Amino acid sequence: MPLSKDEWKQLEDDAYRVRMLTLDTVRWAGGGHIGGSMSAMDALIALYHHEMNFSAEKMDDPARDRFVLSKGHIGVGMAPVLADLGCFPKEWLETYSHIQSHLGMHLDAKKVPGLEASTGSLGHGLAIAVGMALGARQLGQDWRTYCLMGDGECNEGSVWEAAMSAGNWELDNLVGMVDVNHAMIDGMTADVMGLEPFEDKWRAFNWEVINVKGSSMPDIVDAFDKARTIKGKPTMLLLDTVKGEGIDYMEGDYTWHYGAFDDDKYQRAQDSLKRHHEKRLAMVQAGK
Ligand SMILES: Cc1ncc(C[n+]2csc(CCOP(=O)(O)OP(=O)(O)O)c2C)c(N)n1
Repeated sequence: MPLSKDEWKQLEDDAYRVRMLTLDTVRWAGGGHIGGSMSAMDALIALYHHEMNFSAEKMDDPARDRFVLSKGHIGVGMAPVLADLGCFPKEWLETYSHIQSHLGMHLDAKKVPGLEASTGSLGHGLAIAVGMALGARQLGQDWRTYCLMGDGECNEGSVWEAAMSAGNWELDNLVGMVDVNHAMIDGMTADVMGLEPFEDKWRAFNWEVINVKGSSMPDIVDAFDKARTIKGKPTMLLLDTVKGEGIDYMEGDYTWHYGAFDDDKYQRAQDSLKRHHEKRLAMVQAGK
C-alpha cells in the first residue's frame, strides 16, 4: 500500500533522528564511515520502521524477517538504527569503536542484540542472506530476508556467486539492495571498477530489478511492495543515492567515506541535516 502522508512524515522524522544520532556516534568514536551511512539511512529506516516484521520485542522470534548488512563498514549508522529501536541501550553508542565496547567498528552479531550477521569483510553478506532465505524455504516458514550491499562492494566476485545461486534457486523470499551512491573508499565507483551494465548483470542472474530513488521514502516503500508480488526469482532494488546524503559539504565527495569532525564540522553537519529535514517535510506537505 502507498504510504499515507502521516506514515511518510513519521519515516522522515525517524530518519532525521537516527541521522543525528549517527553524527553523535561518529563524534564519540572519533571517526567513522559517515558517507555510506548517510546514503543508506533512508532505506534502513524504511526497512526497520515500515517493511520488516521486526522490533526489539521480536528480535529473537524465529518468525521475524531477517536483514543482513553486507556493507558492514557502516556499523556507525547501523548501531544507531538498532539502539533507536530499543534493541540495546543508547548509552552503548557512546563507546562505539572503543576498546572493550559491545560495539566494534564492524559490528559483531554475538555482541549486538538485533544484529543478524557479523560483516565488514565485503562480499559475504549476500551469501549469508541466500542461506537464510533457503532456510526459510526448507523450514516452510514465510519470513523474508533482506540484504544491503554497496556499489563498490559489488567488485567482489563472491557477490556474483551468491547472486547466481539466489537466481538458480528462485528465491522470491529474498530482497537484495545495492546502495548505488556512485562512490567507494578511494574514488568514484565508475573510475575504480565499472559496474555497467549493472542492471543487466542482475537480470542475467535471474533477478527482478527495480530502480529506486534511494532518498525517497515513497519510492522505497513502493519497491518493497512490488518485490512482494514477484514470484519465482529474487528481487534487487538498485537504490540511486548520494554519498553523505543530508550533509551538504559531504554530499557526493568520496573522501568522506570515512571521516571525523572538529567542533565546526560537527555544528555544520547538524545545521545541514536540520535544513535537509525541513526540505523533506516540505515535500511530504506538497505530496511529492
Ligand atoms: C574484502 C574487503 N576488501 C576491502 C575492504 C575495505 N573497504 C571498506 S569500505 C570499502 C569500499 C566499499 O565501497 P562501497 O561498497 O561503495 O561502500 P559505500 O560507499 O556504500 O560506503 C572498502 C574497499 C573491506 N572492508 N573488505
